[in-house]
Amino acid sequence: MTWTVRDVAHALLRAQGLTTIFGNPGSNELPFLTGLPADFRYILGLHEAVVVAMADGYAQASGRPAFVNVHAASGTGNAMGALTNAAYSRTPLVLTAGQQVRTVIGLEAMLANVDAAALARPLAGFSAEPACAADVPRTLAQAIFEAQHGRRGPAYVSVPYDDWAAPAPEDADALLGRRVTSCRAPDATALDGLVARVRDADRIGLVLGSDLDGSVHPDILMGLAEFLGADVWAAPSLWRLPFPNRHRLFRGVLPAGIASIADALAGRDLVLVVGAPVFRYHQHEPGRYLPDGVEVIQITDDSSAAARAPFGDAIIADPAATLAGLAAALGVPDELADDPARWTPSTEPRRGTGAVLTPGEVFATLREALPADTAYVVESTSTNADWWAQVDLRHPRSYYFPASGGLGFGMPAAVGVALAERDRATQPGAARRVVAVIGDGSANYSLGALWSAAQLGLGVTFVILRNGTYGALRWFAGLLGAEDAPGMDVPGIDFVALAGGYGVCGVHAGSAEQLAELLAPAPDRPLLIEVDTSLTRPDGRPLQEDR
Ligand code: TZD
Ligand code: CA
Repeated sequence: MTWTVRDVAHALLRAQGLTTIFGNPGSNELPFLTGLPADFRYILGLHEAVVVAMADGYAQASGRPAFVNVHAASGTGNAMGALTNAAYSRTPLVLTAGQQVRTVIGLEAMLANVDAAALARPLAGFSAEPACAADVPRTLAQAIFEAQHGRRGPAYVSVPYDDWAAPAPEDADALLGRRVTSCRAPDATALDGLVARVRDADRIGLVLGSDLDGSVHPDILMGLAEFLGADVWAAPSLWRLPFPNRHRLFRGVLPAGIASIADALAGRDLVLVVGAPVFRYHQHEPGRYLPDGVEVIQITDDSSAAARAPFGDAIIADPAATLAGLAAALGVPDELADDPARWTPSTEPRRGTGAVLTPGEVFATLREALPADTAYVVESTSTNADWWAQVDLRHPRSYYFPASGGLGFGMPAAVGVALAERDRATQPGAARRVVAVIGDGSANYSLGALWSAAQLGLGVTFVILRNGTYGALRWFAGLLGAEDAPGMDVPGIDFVALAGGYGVCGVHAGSAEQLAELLAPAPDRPLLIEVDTSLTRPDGRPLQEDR
């Protein structure tokens, strides 16, 4: 049988479980998309920021790579902001773009990208345009494996559109059965060394990173923390929550400043940083990295994160396998007994003085009105402290945040998460609730995601916190002495009207009771709830004046 490059590509994607294509098409892409087998589905996003973030949410929630197809240089360019998030969360995205036919690329024909592989290169660990049509299937396979096992994250392939109809090499089917597995369990020496240092330590701290959510069950982490009597923090600048935030040993998300982290870790003699970089700082707070007497051991499968850390030792190994080995060597019990004393209650939210709700009141309402295993995609930047004070997240895959801080992730990622949770559900209607908690500034970067949610019939609830301003920037402006900077307010946006325009029901909630009523029924289609909120600071300290 003579196969075309396209036939082999489609068969390869099926063999790798990549039959969902997130895309926004153009002329260069149509020859790849023609004749898609019936078991494939195409998820259209109206802008590449939406496409990539939907795929990112889908890949994170499914624990599998996702396949993306965008249009040439302009589509790739639009995708780049969203790719910054996928690069930091190390989400395995296989991103493909159409290219002009080979003979006219050099002429800079319309829609030719003369140096296609270079465009995505800073963010894609692997980026290529195959040297000839016959090498397209192998290059695609390489991208699929590079995204998972190379520099994990986005991988990029540009394909001239005349390649798809070309004959495939005779033995291209050898690609179809390939399996690539990476096993990075620590060896006995590394594990023994770690166990010895843990046994020698008196006051251990655990800093747990986003990489652990979905790969190490919280019971294992709670068992280890309780056995060691260790304080637990989530790593700074986190994008997934690895540890139940109401556990009595949980001390919160480490603040993302050098001096603040040194303060928080003071008094420990050994800190294990697992599944996270050391450290991802944000606000610049010069100081010493660590107080005297604190030693750090980082356990990560990200060799670059180990290499770039400015202090501490590192073990490059699979965190799940390493923690399992450590727990077994220490004799941590396998089963976690039920213990009501394990949990601490949320504090009362700060009540508002004016006509609008405080973010804390909104989050307390979410906690009370929604199922305990609701998955939240959060992109509200000034409300951090209130969020962690109110929520009670005990289940894996409960929390997603833009990993690079690039806004425009939340709305579409929630659609991708909901699609993955629907795919995972064993019965129709049994999927987890997915709720996007989005600032009125953030919502505008990829609002078109509402349309995809409506078309897919996904019951995502979008809660838009409308404080009329880029709240986090007001806080930063204070820190940086730039209070007079322009462009910080976003008044006059009617999200109820915007939702309607994309085919989504939009409602304004004027009170906590109304919000609770809107949240209560499990929806079978998207719903947008606009709620006016007062301005708060990301660190939860009081403002000079409440808006
Ligand atoms: N553009 C992009 C793509 N990403 C960004 N992070 C920013 C701009 C800068 N930025 C922040 O880092 S936070 C923020 C901006 C504009 C304000 C977001 O406003 P919001 O949330 O209404 O969504 P808050 O709670 O009012 O801060
Ligand atoms: Ca805002």
